Amino acid sequence: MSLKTLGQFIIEKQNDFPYAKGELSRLLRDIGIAAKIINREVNKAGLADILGEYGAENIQGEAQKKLDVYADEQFIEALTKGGECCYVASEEHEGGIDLSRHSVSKNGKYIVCIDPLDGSSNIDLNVSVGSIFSIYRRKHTDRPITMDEVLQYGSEQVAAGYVIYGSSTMLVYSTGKGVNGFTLDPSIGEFCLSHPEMQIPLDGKTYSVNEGNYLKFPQYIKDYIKYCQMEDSETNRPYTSRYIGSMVADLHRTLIIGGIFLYPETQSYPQGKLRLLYECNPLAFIIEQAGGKAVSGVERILEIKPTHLHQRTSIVIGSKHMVEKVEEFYAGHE
Ligand code: AHM
Ligand code: MG
Repeated sequence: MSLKTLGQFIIEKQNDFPYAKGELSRLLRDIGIAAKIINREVNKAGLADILGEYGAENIQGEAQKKLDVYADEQFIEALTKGGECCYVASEEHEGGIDLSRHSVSKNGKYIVCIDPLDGSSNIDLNVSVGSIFSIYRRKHTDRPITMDEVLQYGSEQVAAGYVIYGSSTMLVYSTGKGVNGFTLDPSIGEFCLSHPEMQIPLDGKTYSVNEGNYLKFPQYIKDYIKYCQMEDSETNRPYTSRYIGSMVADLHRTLIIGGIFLYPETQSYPQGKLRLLYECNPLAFIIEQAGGKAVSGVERILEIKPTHLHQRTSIVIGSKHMVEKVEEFYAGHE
């Protein structure tokens, strides 16, 4: 079988867009480049102490950075140099970054929201981590960007995706016409199409939630978890429980074999823990594009009105029928 690289695939699909001038394609290419550089560092994370302590200098005389800070810098650099993006909202920055002050990005038509390295509690443990990105198109390119333009509904995303740094590194993305997955072939340094037209099964056998928080969950979530654990041969219960604690890894498994992932509101996180703009919206976009569903409990994730950059939401996401079951439990408790 002949290989198709991410670059070749992006060019092939470019004409899918009514406004295609190659800008979105170039933006996706820039994100792919940042992902490869981050992958290189994530892969040698265990060597950090050998090459030099964080805060010290390594043998090349470069300061060792925490990986999430490093990942953030790589994305911002790639987006700045690429010139297609005029504004970045990142988990690593309290305020957004207006790139339009750089001459190359002055006319950038896109806004990018990123979680540069998600699952940070897993970085030092050799457990999969990921990067998540979400892309919006500017509404008015003839005036300075405003927060209103940045805070668009998730349903207005023009593209979204994630990179998983796992046993192999993959980039999965959608431009609103299905979902495609690419695996990094380290021997040629290219992401190659390995999972075309990904579809999430309508049902699954796995539920994914931090059960340590069980006592703090709302009642309908507690009831759903008990439902997952009850025996029923017709619906293949009890379901299996899997929780990595890296949303990208948990969602990647859910996308491939089906299942459900839940991060509900708790007493410690009354709004939910995960962030709407750069965690929930992009992953909801991907899962919906693959035939799944994503809700906060009350409403569709992609229809939540964003009011600030680091807004949090509860999330229930995954196989369509499983998410609908949670909605039934929710409706029953109203
Ligand atoms: P982070 O952005 O600080 O890494 O936090 C997000 C992560 C998700 O990847 C994961 O699903 C969740 O936090 C795990 O949280 P918890 O440890 O509370 O279960
Ligand atoms: Mg995160």
